[in-house]
Amino acid sequence: MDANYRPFHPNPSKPSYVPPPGAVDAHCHVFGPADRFPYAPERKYTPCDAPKEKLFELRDFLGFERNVIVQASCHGRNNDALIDALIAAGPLARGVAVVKPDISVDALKEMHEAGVRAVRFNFVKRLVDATPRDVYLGIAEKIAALGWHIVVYFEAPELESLTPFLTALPTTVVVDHMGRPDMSKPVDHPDFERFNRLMADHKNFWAKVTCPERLSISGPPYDDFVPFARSLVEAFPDRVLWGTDWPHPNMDTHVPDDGQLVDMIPRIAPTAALQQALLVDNPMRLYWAR
Ligand code: 0GY
Repeated sequence: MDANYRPFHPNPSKPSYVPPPGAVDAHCHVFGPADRFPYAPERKYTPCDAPKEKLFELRDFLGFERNVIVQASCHGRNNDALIDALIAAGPLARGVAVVKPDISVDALKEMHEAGVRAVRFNFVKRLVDATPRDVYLGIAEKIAALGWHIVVYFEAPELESLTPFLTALPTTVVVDHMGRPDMSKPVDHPDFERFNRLMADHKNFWAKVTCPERLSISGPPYDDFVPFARSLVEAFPDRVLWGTDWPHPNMDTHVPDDGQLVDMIPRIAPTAALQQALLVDNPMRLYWAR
């Protein structure tokens, strides 16, 4: 583990908010354990081990039934820890992998069997070295044939230059952490308006209303996060997902309390119908329908 790395919260609070039956934590990770699943040589950070058993324990404690586990950059393009967690969870988890361009159709089908339903393209420069666009397009075509979708991670200033590429992708496109808006700016700032326009103009785009702990400038209880997330939930109720982002890699300000993150849900999705869509119907349609 890096010297300045903050491990996940050792004993999160029990949330007051009770998620509806079948609720999905649609953005979380497993890390290691490193002695069984070593971190990638090309990684930009070395996290604290966050094994599947801890994730499943947290899922139950927070009142969720399922997880979507996202391959994180510290494991590079070796999805072994992810696949191991998916096989252990069976129908209770689905996965988002990061794959090499030359991956075979048979290997993709094997991943599908284990529960993978998407690939992730990461554009965040502090996390990964750049991948050429045509390499990503090649992967996109391969996975589209399986009915998978693409999860993208970028920061708000990159959106303008990425838009032609993103809108040319042949599948559903899920944007991590709302495209990381700058929360020192108002919710009607042109950067976030650009993101809203992308969602409005392209019905294949979805947003994860995740990561108050990462995006908030004001810190807990993350009041500045609420208008951003809530505006997306209300404008696009059937194309939003929620997740904890456990075990919260690379937090440089504080260690979030996962119970407190769950208690944000009714603030960003204020009605039972919005909560049902955000936590159950949307992730089930995207990850469990095929
Ligand atoms: C997240 C966010 C981060 C890390 C990764 O792949 C990753 O390493 O996604 C981050 O550092 O912003 O979604 O976990």
